[in-house]
Amino acid sequence: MLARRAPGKARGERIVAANVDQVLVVFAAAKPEPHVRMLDRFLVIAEGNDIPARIIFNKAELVGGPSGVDAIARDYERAGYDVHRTSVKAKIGLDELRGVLAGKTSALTGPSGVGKSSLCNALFPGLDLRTAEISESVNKGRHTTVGALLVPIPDALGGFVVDTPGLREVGMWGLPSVDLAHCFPEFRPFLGNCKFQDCSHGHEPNCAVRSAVESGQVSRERYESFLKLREELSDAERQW
Ligand SMILES: Nc1nc2c(ncn2[C@@H]2O[C@H](COP(=O)(O)OP(=O)(O)OP(=O)(O)O)[C@@H](O)[C@H]2O)c(=O)[nH]1
Ligand SMILES: [Mg+2]
Ligand SMILES: [Zn+2]
Repeated sequence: MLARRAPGKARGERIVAANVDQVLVVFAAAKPEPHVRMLDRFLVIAEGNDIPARIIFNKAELVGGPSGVDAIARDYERAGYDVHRTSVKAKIGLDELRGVLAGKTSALTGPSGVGKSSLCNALFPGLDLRTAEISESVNKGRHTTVGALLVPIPDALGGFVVDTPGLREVGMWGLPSVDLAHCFPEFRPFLGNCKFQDCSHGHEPNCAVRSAVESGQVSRERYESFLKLREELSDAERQW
């Protein structure tokens, strides 16, 4: 089950999709710019629910040559995620994506305006889901898709794709803060090696995760996300 905290300061969770084999977290290479803290939230939710996750940077044609997206992509590949680049406009990566979706039930999630519905339309001609320009004033998308839609993959390979409405914020609910480190796959090899068994991987001495950050084995950005989410989860814990 892919679920996030009810929006605003509300309690409880909202289910985005259920019974999915994999989650495809879609961001745009540009317009809107990728937001790694938010990407980490989607990935943690997937990991917390034991759903394999992949990352898609759509609108790849907007960043022609080398760009900041390459450095971001490298961090996530190092963490063990498959990262795909696609463009609906320039028809990049669509066949590869078809292969990834074949025979599985996949949920597409991510912020608004990144092209989730456009990707579905490009992959499955005739589908005609509503898509829209991102609004110029906020450059954040205007939430064109308003409900999740389960689309059967129209070929012999079968499977389903769930197109979901873009999210503006992704809170977490029901994940104990002590489990958070396990939701960062690249931390796992280090988790048994801290000096203290109940190490929170914050400021304790001889923390194996922090050493891995210092030696460059774990990305500092990902570790920063971890610290931020851990704090947020301990707050949320008191409420649930
Ligand atoms: N340049 C470029 N624009 C794209 C690409 N894919 C989609 N877009 C545009 O991005 C805008 C948003 O696309 P949507 O498919 O509606 O985005 P969405 O992720 O479904 O948005 P929500 O339904 O609000 O969550 C549209 O104007 C699309 O034409 C792409 O590969 N390149
Ligand atoms: Mg949409
Ligand atoms: Zn530690």
